[in-house]
Amino acid sequence: MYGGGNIFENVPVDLESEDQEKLAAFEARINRGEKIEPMDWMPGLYRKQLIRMIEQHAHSEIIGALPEGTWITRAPGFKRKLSLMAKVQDEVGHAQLLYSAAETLGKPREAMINDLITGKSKYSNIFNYPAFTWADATIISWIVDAGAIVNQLANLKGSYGPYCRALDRICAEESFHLKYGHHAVIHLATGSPLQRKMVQEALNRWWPPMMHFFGPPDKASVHSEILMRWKVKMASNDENRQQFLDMYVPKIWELGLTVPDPNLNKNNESGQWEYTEPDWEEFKRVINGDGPCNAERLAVRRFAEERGAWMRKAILKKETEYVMPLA
Ligand code: BYC
Repeated sequence: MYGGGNIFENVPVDLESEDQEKLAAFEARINRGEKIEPMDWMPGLYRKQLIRMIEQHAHSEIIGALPEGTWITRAPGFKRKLSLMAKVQDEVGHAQLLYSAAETLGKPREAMINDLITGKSKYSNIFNYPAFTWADATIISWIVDAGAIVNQLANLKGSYGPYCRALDRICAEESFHLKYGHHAVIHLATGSPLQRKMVQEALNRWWPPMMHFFGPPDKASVHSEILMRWKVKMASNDENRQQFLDMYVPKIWELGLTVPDPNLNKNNESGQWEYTEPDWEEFKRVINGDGPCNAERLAVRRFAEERGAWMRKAILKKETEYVMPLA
């Protein structure tokens, strides 16, 4: 889709050393709602932040395929197997789109994959937890995809053209995932006592990581301010978390399931949800490599990388050259 080539390695990332006239013109374009395209002038920090965020998002998609992927062979019935297989395939496709979008900013895909498998890059906290039962797989498809849509529907109206176009397609596909996941959860929640127990236990397991999923509280978020000023992030972490609670807690209750937080309550005066703060120390441990499944997830990716090396070698001719990225 796009060319690669690490042509922007030594760009400045402090705003003072940028050309102030160009910076002002760039910010004016963003404020007018224009899209920034790969060959347009942009401050080094915008490039760096976008690479970081899009790359982490791409990694989250391929790592995110793993907990659900292990349930394809064990999904109950042929229809569920087919749907889950299609969903997992979509997630990997999302990673392809996102790696391509990140490549337009100058970081080659090989470098991104390398940073993933060596543990240098982050990816979403939530995929470092195990999917013990079929109900875990259904909760991921419904609740995790729901959270992803809340975040991505906001960001697709952002400023960087290739990322927004990738998100546009991703959100369309995610909305099918959400329907599939909701359907599978409804099936369990309206099923036998054992099925209800299974889905409730899965929800209990995924709720704390789901509260982490939207990122640290706004007051602790490092990157939000600049990302929101440059319209890369179109809603803050807390705004997305609130939006998710607003949309999905009623749906969870509708199914007769409970949320494992005795303090969860919508304050009618402020219109805000109140909840128990999730354990942010656990969040830090998980995103820094020390969650229940981090080692396993990276080992699977490393294995895939090693097993696919012969193929990449076979298709890459010595004389292949990277081209400058086009829009
Ligand atoms: N997990 O300053 P902050 C999917 C890190 S895939 C891990 O608030 P920011 C799906 C953050 O990176 C969807 N790390 O950061 C796939 C930063 O560390 P660094 C995944 C997290 O960027 C398959 C530090 O904490 N979605 O749904 O302003 C199957 C400080 O945070 C997390 C995306 O990637 C986290 N949850 O905001 C099913 C969306 N949160 O980099 C489903 C795109 C924070 O300084 N990304 N950190 O070392 C974003 O929207 C934003 O990057 C975030 C974080 C809201 C995630």
